[in-house]
Amino acid sequence: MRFLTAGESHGEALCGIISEYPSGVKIDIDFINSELSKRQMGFGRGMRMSIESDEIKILSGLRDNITTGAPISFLIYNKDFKNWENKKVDLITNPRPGHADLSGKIKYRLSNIRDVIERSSARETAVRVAIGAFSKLFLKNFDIYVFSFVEQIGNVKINYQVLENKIHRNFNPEKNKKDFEFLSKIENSLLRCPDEDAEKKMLDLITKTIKEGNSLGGSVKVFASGLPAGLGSYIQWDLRLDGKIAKSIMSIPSVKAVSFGLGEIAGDLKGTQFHDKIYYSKKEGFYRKTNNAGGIEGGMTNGELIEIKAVIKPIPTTNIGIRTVDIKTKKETLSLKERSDVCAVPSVSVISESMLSIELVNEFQLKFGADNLEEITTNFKNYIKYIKSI
Ligand code: EPS
Repeated sequence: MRFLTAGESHGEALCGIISEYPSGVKIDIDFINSELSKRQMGFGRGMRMSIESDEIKILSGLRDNITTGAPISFLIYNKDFKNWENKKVDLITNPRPGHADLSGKIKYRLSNIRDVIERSSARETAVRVAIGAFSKLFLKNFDIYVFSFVEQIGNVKINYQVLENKIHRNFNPEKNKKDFEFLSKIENSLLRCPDEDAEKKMLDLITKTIKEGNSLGGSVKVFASGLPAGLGSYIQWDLRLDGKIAKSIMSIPSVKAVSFGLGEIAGDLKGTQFHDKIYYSKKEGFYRKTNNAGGIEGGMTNGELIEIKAVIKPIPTTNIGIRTVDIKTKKETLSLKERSDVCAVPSVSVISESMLSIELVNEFQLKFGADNLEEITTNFKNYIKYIKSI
């Protein structure tokens, strides 16, 4: 499966094309729109989110809401377009440190930084979330679930004790009531945070930071459950699944670090401390009691939960400004101040789910076939049968 996105932040619409998505998959448009609205939520988002109510308009690739195998093309209209259509475009000369402004202007020889901003804006991620929703709809056919939560905002971190036993290798919100309740709690929380006490502190910190005119980053955790061992490969560098996923998550604007399992502190531990000991039971087959590897060993899934952490830098647009240089006068000035989010960490949590889901669809297609859901299902079932027979 490949995809392209197009569109500017204040243009008429954003646009996506998905090619090589399997035929025979039932597409629930309400589900795609609910994923789009999840991306828009979160305390600390800017005024723009009260203007937009993102909705997908599918142009091709479906008959009676079932995919045909033809490329899927779609639009997400920008409601804000009508406010920009006849607006005089101001010349922007004070690039924001941390954004694409300066390097983008240099690279494309643009006279106005506005032309960089229009495409580098994280608004583009709405298209990726729509494609992520298509991917999740495919994965649901195999009881594979991708979910996430906010772990940290600024210097406020969740208390991991509240998560005890809530996240496990067989996580399935459709079959397990406790999993459903845990996920609902995250989805209904203002900041996608599973720890209410930490969330209160995060909300206070965001309120304080809005008053200061500053911005915040943080971190999110992203998971995938239900995957068999053996997706990805060790035989060639670019087939390693952790490499592919890391690239995808790192491509989300503002993400500055990606790690798997206990990856962040792996260098502090000795071999016998870090590596997840192997066990066997008739019911579970081969399994681990810990998941320090984050579900990937040797570039392949190992049958455990995929567990990823993404660290997000603070938004580069701040009301108090950051020291920069005016590209015309070459004199010191403050960076561009315009309407922006103060904290977009909850949105990155949703976008990370999308990017992980997209990579997993690709792995499924590589291993079980690319063309048709029924064919892929038959091959998947055969593989599961084979694993059980070992
Ligand atoms: C975004 C829309 C943008 C920004 C934000 C993400 O809208 P506007 O520029 O009209 O306020 O709110 O973009 C950034 C934070 C950024 O740095 O580019 C969206 O739809 O997510």
